[in-house]
Order: sequence, then structure tokens, then C-alpha cells
Amino acid sequence: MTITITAFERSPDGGAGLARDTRVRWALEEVGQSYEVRLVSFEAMKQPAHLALHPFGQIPTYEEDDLALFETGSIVFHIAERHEGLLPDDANARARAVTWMFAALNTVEPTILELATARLLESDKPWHQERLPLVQDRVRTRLSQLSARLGNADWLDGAFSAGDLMMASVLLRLASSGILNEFPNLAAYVARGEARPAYKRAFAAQLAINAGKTPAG
Ligand code: GTB
Repeated sequence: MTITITAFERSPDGGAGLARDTRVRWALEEVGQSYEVRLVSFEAMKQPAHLALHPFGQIPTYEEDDLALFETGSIVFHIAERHEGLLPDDANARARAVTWMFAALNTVEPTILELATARLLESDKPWHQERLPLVQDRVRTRLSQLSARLGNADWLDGAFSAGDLMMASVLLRLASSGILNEFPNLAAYVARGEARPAYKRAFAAQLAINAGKTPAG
């Protein structure tokens, strides 16, 4: 079985690991599955060959024999279902781990993306300074709820799962905002994720592609 994913030819973050191929690499590393990477430029992403794989012209995509997938939620779920290590055997625990994947993508990530948009794309708008605290507070609300649920536990529901992989990946996007550090148990949770050997391999692999390349404007 050959697995090929796509990633930015030159990530705008210069290799900080924030582009979404990192979470797919992480999942593949956790289950010990080797993979190849096809790098695509922003221009190539919008061309028919890539659009046939990804209707929205984005990365990452995932190809495995005659199967092609897009959307990191679906890709990580597929990897977790087909390999040991990212989902518990017990059916109810498995359903809860999948629930955390959805929670990461549908309930936590949207607020974080809204903040990223406000900081990166709206800073020149006359209403930016008024809007930013509102957006930050929506992130704080979600983090405070998540922090209360995590408490002193290492992971969200027992052993590390695809739910934690997705939640930590989503929270990593907050690293430069300072907001994550307002919730020490969540900061420690993300650090535990980053400390996993599989995450380190995934991060290093994407950095190797982007190191030395100037981040795109
Ligand atoms: N919902 C989709 C998924 O989860 O797979 C979202 C995929 C997505 O947003 N892909 C982005 C993309 O291809 C890359 S990851 N964008 C190009 C485009 O839409 O034309 C998002 C991302 C990009 C850059 C940074 N960064 O530099 O910090 C962080 C995250």
C-alpha cells in the first residue's frame, strides 16, 4: 500500500507546523505507516489535476491505492480506523474518541480560525481593534469549557486517541496568540502532544521541506 499526501510547496508559516498536513503526518506516524508527499504550489492547487482530488483546491489530500480523500477529519479518521493505535477497541470509548475529533473540528477550531482571520486579514480594518476582543473572548469561552472538562487528566478520555491528536492540532494554532497560556492545563496538554515521538517526526518532516524557504507573504 502506497500512501501519498499533498502539502504546501512552501508553507506560509515557514515550517511552524500549522498547515494541516502536519496533523495527517502525525496520524500516520502514530500508526507507523510510511507515506510519500507531493508538494503543490498555490497555483497548482487551483488547477484541474488537484481539483479532481480536492474540490476546494486545498491541501492536504490523501491517496491510497484507488482511494482519494480530502478533509483532515476524514483522513485522520480513515487512518485511525484502518490501523491500530489511534482509536480504542471498546465500541463506546471509540465513539467518544470520534466525538472529540468532531468537537475539535466543529466546536473549537471555528473560533480559533476566526481569531486567525481577525489577526492576519483584518488588522488594517477600522473596526479591527473593536472586534478583536470579541473574537478573543469567543476563543476563551471554548478554552475555558475544554479546560474544565480536561481537568488534571493527560488526555480527553482515557488513553491518547485520534480525538486528542485532532484537539491538540487545533489548539497548536493558538501558540502565537498567548491565549493558550491563560489555561495552563491546556498548554500542558498541547505540550504533551508535541512531546510524542510521532508528533516530533511529523513536525520535523514538514520543517525539512520548508526550512530555508522564505515564508510566503
Ligand atoms: N477543512 C479543511 C481540512 O481540514 O482539510 C481545510 C483545509 C485547509 O484549510 N487547507 C489550507 C489550504 O490549502 C492549508 S491548512 N489553503 C490554501 C487555499 O485555500 O488556497 C490552513 C493553514 C494554512 C497556513 C497556515 N499558516 O501559514 O500558518 C496555517 C494553516
